[in-house]
Order: sequence, then structure tokens, then C-alpha cells
Amino acid sequence: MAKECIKSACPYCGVGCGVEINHKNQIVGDQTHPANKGALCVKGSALAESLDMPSRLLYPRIKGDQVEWSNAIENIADKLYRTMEEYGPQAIGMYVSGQLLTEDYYVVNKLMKGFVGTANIDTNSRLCMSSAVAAHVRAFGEDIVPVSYDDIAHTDLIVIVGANTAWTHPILFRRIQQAREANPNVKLVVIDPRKTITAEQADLHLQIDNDGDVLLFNGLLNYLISQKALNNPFIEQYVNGYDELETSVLIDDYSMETVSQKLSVNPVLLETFYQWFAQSPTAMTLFCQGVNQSESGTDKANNIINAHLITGKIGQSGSGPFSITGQPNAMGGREVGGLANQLAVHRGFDEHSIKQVEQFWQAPNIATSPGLKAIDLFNAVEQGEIKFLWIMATNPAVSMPNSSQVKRALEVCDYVVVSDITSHTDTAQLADVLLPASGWGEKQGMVTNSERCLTRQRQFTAPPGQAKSDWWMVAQVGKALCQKLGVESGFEFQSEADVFREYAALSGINRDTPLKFDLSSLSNITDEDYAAWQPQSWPLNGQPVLQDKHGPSLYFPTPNGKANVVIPNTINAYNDKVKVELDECKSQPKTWWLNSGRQRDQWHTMTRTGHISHLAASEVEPTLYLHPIAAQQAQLTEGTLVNVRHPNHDNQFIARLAVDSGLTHQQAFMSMHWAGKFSGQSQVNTSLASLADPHSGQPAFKSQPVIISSFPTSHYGLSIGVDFSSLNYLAPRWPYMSLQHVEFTAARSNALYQQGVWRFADVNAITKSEIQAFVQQQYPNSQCLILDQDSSWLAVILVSNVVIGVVFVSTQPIDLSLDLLQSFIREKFNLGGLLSVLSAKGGHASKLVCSCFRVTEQDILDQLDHSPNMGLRELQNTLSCGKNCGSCIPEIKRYLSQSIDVVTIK
Ligand SMILES: Nc1nc2c(c(=O)[nH]1)N[C@H]1C(S)=C(S)[C@@H](COP(=O)(O)OP(=O)(O)OC[C@H]3O[C@@H](n4cnc5c(=O)[nH]c(N)nc54)[C@H](O)[C@@H]3O)O[C@H]1N2
Ligand SMILES: Nc1nc2c(c(=O)[nH]1)N[C@H]1C(S)=C(S)[C@@H](COP(=O)(O)OP(=O)(O)OC[C@H]3O[C@@H](n4cnc5c(=O)[nH]c(N)nc54)[C@H](O)[C@@H]3O)O[C@H]1N2
Ligand code: SF4
Ligand SMILES: [Mo]
Repeated sequence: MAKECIKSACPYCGVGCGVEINHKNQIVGDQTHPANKGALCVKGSALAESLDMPSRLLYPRIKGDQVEWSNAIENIADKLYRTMEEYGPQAIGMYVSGQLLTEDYYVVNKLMKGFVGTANIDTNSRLCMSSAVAAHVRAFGEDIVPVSYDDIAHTDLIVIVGANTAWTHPILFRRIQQAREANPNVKLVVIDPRKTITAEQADLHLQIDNDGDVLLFNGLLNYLISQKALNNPFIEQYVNGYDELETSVLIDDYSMETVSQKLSVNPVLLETFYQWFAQSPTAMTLFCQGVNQSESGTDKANNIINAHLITGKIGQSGSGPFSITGQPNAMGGREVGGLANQLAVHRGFDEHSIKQVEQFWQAPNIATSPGLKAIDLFNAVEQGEIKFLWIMATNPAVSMPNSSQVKRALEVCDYVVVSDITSHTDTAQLADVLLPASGWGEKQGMVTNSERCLTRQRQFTAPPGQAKSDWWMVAQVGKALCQKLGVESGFEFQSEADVFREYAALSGINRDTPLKFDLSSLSNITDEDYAAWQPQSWPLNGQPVLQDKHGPSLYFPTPNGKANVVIPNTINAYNDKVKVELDECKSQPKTWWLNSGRQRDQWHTMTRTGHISHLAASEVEPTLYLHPIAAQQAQLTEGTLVNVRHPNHDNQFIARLAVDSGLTHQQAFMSMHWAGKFSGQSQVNTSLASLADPHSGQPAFKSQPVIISSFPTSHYGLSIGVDFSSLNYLAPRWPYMSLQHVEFTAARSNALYQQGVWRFADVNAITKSEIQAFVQQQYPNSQCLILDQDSSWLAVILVSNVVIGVVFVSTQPIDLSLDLLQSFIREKFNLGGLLSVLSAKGGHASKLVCSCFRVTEQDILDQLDHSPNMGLRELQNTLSCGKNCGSCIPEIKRYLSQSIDVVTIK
């Protein structure tokens, strides 16, 4: 690690916080970074632990065999060339990621679109941001985020639509809270079908039906127009298409009464929101996946933008629509042009752009039309149309909808290359060639966050084994391909700085156009200046992004310089469909809307956070949430296992049922994280169909119908200390298997241990003899004692009379305190103690509330039992909970008081 203080950027979410690797080799927040000013959330605070990752991929492998880099590069280039020759460039596909650095993205985009000759390169940003991108382009003529974080401190109203910001962009949410503390008149409205932790902290929560957003905003537009709450001079000067919008929304269907009734929202609360929006001098609307990941995602985003345009709440301090970016460099990827429907640097496939880019790259095979978007790309792979697929920094076998189909596609594809930091992903398992990538801290390059701020991630530690940067791998393959094609190499980059300079120079083709994105002033940045880069947002001239390059007024990069209001066209058809489906749901007790998203403490498919014990403790196994009363009515019992199935196909998964009264009655929620060895087959995307927004191609992950039924469990199992990995992967021994990493201190030696806790279940009996046989095989020198009791038994595995592991099996759902069970492990055999656990006197599992200080629900309840009148501050002073990142404070407040100060409407 570092000898001197090194500044970098957090590799998780799009807030893009600055971090510093300080003199003591600790990773802390960078006090000088404009995004976070030193603060870090729970994931950012656990970065040091994330580096300590087991099972890194260290060497290139072809069909499982370790090879030299030169062999791997030649193998890939050869296959690439032969596929191009035999089947043409359209038989090549790449699927990359918003977690790549800008330099990686640039090289891979250049290879595909300039040298292979296809735009079949898409990215997981398709699943994440593409509806927002499409909406920006439709409204502004370019993919522009027209606000910055500082606006939050100057606004009167913050509306959060379809985002659980308190958990997913915690440092941004902290800025929102600080703005509200500084000015108590600032209002917060949250629009989400779930009462999330974010919604609980709002002044107003509109718990609309899933996908009701377009209708909700049509109601707002109708209200604004009928109340004459418009900014007519602004419309006159800066807006195209207002008259058509007025005609389309000024109809009875969008009157407040109709909208409130259709969305099942209390009319008083609806009117409050409409009034606040109309009357607030400034307003910001933040939106994320509840908007983007929908069949009407682009229209939702445009309708939000419409409301800002007709009220002139855009282009002034404290106002504007704000698409929050998900991944750390999703924005950088958009700037490079790494999506299949972009060519490069905010340019599309018009003739002029194609010419300019072709010339700049000296491209022998420039792509001339858009390529396949993610869902179509994997369909083409499954159909055998794509014969060569390179996947980089993403795990589509888990994160794409209808993930079983994606797995099938990877199985049938001729040649799949995967670059990752680990081979333990569902996608890497299906690769022909595996390339070891250097991870965060081992590589360097630029990232752009939600507010267009470019920060450099810096290297502070050496990559393990033969891991290499992604841009390097691609450039090597590019060079080899150029040789085979007999063309001049376009990939002679010696460093990231070389790549960055070329990229910045390419963006100069925008200089004489209305487009705002232009980094060409950095085309000649020296190695030293690039290395010393300080965070800076574009436009690099420091002007507000919407300001005209040539004067003080606003300029939108459309043909006439005005922004477009866009009339949603998915609204009528879609809302009718939603309504019909929802009514069907309501009439069939076993059909539910499945909503999916994030947990506070995990990152995506868990490759980087699953092994961190305190992050794994807040949701310990694949869990499906239902409203408690709805669950009861459907005779589904908390703690048991349920089967979740798509109504029209057989794909299904199993999860543990938990209850959440923040859900509506027909809605289920599951996190997207469960994957790989942590979840076995229990992955939410198994049961989702590949539905997508017609404009953006972004999958609809947030509301699809599913059938939920009881999983007929015969036996449940829980094991600590026994390694079941060999039974789990790819073909799990039991239909339900999950893994939690825990860390504990053995009482006897005081040493810290990492170990796996396995939870499993079967429709058939789990027998003592099978566990004994497995233990015998796995630990030949051990002794396996069985302690039996009515409906449950405990296998104790001993080596020299010391307990190395226990396996508890029961016909009932298991709810035992891990802490208690762990206290027997690595200790001398204690029969009496174990028997008391067996007779369930041993205490129950308690939920982790504060991940930073590891404070459980039980700790808080015990404390409040002892001193019932404690306030938040006293509780924090006693237990420390919520004293670091603060994201658990709303949960702690729930224990302090039953009555939560928020207006809700269902
Ligand atoms: N802890 C954590 N943070 C992350 C990530 C992570 O993996 N873990 N990932 C990052 C990434 S890549 C992304 S994209 C962001 C995502 O950040 P968010 O979008 O904030 O997170 P999600 O949980 O996916 O979904 C947000 C909310 O949309 C709501 N929703 C569902 N359907 C609808 C609807 O029809 N209308 C409305 N209005 N709301 C709806 C859901 O109930 C959910 O509360 O998070 C980033 N931050
Ligand atoms: N049901 C449902 N599904 C969803 C969503 C949802 O809300 N609901 N959200 C969607 C969204 S918004 C997103 S962004 C996606 C995220 O989904 P993915 O992108 O599939 O998830 P990650 O786990 O982040 O995958 C990143 C992979 O890159 C590897 N990696 C890490 N660092 C590096 C590196 O430096 N180089 C290389 N080559 N590899 C690296 C990691 O080990 C990991 O395997 O999921 C989408 N899927
Ligand atoms: S808010 Fe996002 S960028 Fe900031 S520390 Fe947390 S995960 Fe990292
Ligand atoms: Mo995302």
C-alpha cells in the first residue's frame, strides 16, 4: 500500500466520492473532493476490507488451463479475425460495463466500432441508465445532466422518484439532509410504491402503484397548466412543442380526481405534491431505477423533464431534473459512446459523425449503424448469430432479466471471453477464455460521476498474479488484429494517459457543433498533469452546462437551440395494460408484482462485498419480502421458503419469506444481489421476462407479475464451520442453498476466524447418514456426533475433541443465534451447552441494524428495555449505532418511536 497519501475515487456508486489512502494506509474520505467533502458511506468505509478478496483470478486461462498472456491474446485475436472473415463483423459481440474506467471504455469502443466494424458493443449501462440517456437526447438534443450537487443546497423542493437514495446514493442523500437541516422550509417528496427508508424521511410519500409515474406526471402537467403555474416567457424562449403537450394533457383522464383514483393515491396528498411543485420557486427532481427500469422508462423521465421545462425550473441554480447515475463510471461510458446506439463522444450514426470518427481513428472498418442492445445481443448469442462474445466487468448471467436464457446463450456460444477479477461468477463459469483483470486500487484511469465531475482513480497497490488493466488487454488484442488485417495499428498506447489524450482529442469533433461535451482542451495534457489531475466537471470552461457557449442565455443542443417537451406515447396503452394486469393480480391472490433493487450493504452480484462479514449480516440469505397481512392472507408464513415463478414460463427460484409493511398488498420485493456461491440458484432475474422500454431497450426489472407459492420444505439445514462449497456450485446438492461469510473471535484463542454459514433446504428429507458421509469424506480425521431431538438434530464435528463445525437440521424453519452457535466452535466439546441450543433455549437470530458498529436489533431492544426513555443521541452514545455513515439512523428511530413523522397514503 501507499507510502504517501494518494487520492482516488470510490469504485461503487455514481455519487463518485473522493477517497484518500493516507499515511497510515487507511482508506478514508477525501476532505477536498467536491462530491463528498470527506464523508463515506458504509460501502466506501469498507473499501479496505473489499481488497482482501478471496478467490482472485490470477492468470489467463483457456478452457480451464493456465496460459501465458501472449497465448491468450493470440488465441483471442485469431478467433476474432477468423470469425470476422467467416461470418462478418456482425457475428462479434462485446458486453461491457459502467464499472470500467474511461480509458478501458475508449479502447474497447474504438476496437469494435472502428476496427472490427460493428456496433454490437453494449454495456450494463443499458440496464441502468439508458432510459435517462434516451430521455435527455429527446429533450435536450444531447445526453446532458443539467444540474450539479451544489444545486441541492439552493433548492426549495426535492422530489425523489423511484430511488432509494438513502441506501443507494447515501452521500448524496446526506447532502439532501444537510440542505434540509440548513433550511427547514426545504421539502422532500418521495414517489415510490414501497415505503423505503428514503420515503420514511420525506415530508410527503406518494405510494403510487407500480409504473404509475407517467400518469402521475401527466396529472402534474395538467394541474400546472390549469392552475396557470407556467413560466410563459421561458416556454416562449426555450421550449419546443408546448402547444401539443397542452392539448394532450389537458383532458379529464389527467384531472387530479381521476389520477388519484387510478393510482390509488389519496387526493389530498396528490394535491399537496402538485401544489408544492407549482409554488416552489425552485425544484429538483432526482430519479433512478424506479423510473429507468420500466417499459415506460424513457417516457417517465421525459415527463419529469416536461414538468421542469414548462415551469422554467431548469437552467437556474437549485432547479432541474436530475438522473442519478448508478455505477461509478456509467457517465464516463456514455461520454465515450460505449452504448450500441452511440458511435463515440456523444455522436450517433449520422453520415457526418461516421466520417469524422472514421477519419480521426483512421478506421479500416467503421461501424455505420447501431448495434444490438443488451437483450437483443444475448438473443442473438442464443440464436447462434453472435459467435464471438467478450464480456468485461459485468456478470450478465445474474444481472440480465431472464437470466437462465443468458446462461443458455453463453453455453451455446462458440467462443466466450470473460475479463473479471474473479472466476467465481456465474458468467465466468461459462467462459472459454478467462482474463485476470486488475481491480480497484491496482489500476488507474478516469471516472465521471452523476454531476459530470471527472476524478482519477489511482493505483496504490500492485495487481496480484498476472492481472492486467482492461484497456491493456483490449489494446493487445487490437494490435494483433490490426496485424492480421494488414492495417496500421490503432492501439499503440503506452499508458492510460496516452489513451486519455486521444479520447480528449476525439471529443474535439464536437467543438464546432452545438454539442456541449468537449474535453479537447485536454488533448495535450502532459503525463504529469494527468497524474496530478484534480476533480473537475465539464464543461471545462466552468460555465453552467446549459449556458450558451457564446453568451449568457441558455442553449439546448437541438437544431433550433430550444428544449423539446415530449409527449409520452407509452402512457395510454401502457397504463391500460398496467391497470388490467394489476386488476388481474388483485383478483388472483397468488399473483404478485415483483419489484427488485438494492440493499444498503451489498454491491450488485456480491463479488466485491459478499465476503465482508459485517456487510453480509444485514440480509443473510436470499429473501423475498411481502406485506405481512398480504402474506397471511395468502397463507405464506414468515421464515418459511417460497417458490417464485414467472406466470408464463417455468423459470423459478426459492427464497426465504420475510415481511415488510412498507410494501403494498400486491407487491413483492427481492434484492438483485443474490448470486454465485452466495445464493446457488436463488436469483431474482431467473423469474423475470425480457421486457424492455421501446425507446431505450432498458429492461423492466421493477414490476413484473410472478406467482408465489409455499416451497414444500421437508427439512431445513444450517451449518457453521463445515465447508459445503463442493456441494453447492452449478449443481447444488439441495434445491435451496445459500452462503453467508462471517467473521468471529474464538473465545479460547481470541483469534479472528472467517467461515461460511450455509443455509439449505430440501423437499426430501435431509438425513443424518448423508451429512455423516459428507463430513467423513471432507474431514477424514473427524468424528461426527449426532445430538437428536424430536423434529431436529445437531451434528457436531470434532477433531481431537475440539468442535470444528456444526450442522443443525430441522423440519421447522431455523431461527438460531449465530453468535451463540459460533461460541461452541474451535472450543472443547460442551455437550450441555449444545443441548440447550438444540432445545431452542439458545436465543434467536437478531438482525444487524448498524453495519459500521455491528449493532443488532436485539442490542437496541435490550438497551431500550433497560432505559425506555432514551433518545437517539443517548442511544448512540451508549451503542455507537449510526455514528459513522448514519444510514441506519432512520431504522434506529423506528425502535425509539412507533409513530413516524411522515405522511403516507395507503
Ligand atoms: N447499496 C448499494 N448502492 C448502490 C448499488 C448497489 O448495488 N448497492 N448500485 C448502484 C447502481 S448501479 C444503481 S443503478 C443505483 C440504483 O439506485 P436506486 O434506483 O435508488 O435503487 P433500486 O433499489 O434499484 O430502486 C429504487 C426504487 O425504485 C422503486 N420503484 C420500483 N418500481 C417503481 C415505479 O414504478 N415507480 C417508482 N416511482 N418507483 C419504483 C423501488 O421500490 C426502489 O425503492 O444504486 C447504486 N448504488
Ligand atoms: N432484478 C434486477 N436486476 C438488475 C437490477 C435491478 O435493479 N433488478 N439492476 C441492474 C443494474 S442498474 C445494474 S448496474 C446491473 C449490475 O450488474 P453487473 O454489472 O452484472 O454486476 P456486478 O456484480 O457489478 O458485475 C461486475 C463484475 O465485474 C467484476 N469486476 C470488478 N472490478 C473489475 C475490473 O476492474 N475489471 C474487470 N474486468 N472486472 C471487474 C466483478 O467481479 C463482477 O463480476 O444489474 C442490473 N440488474
Ligand atoms: S456514496 Fe457511493 S461513491 Fe460515495 S462512498 Fe458510498 S458507495 Fe462510494
Ligand atoms: Mo446500475
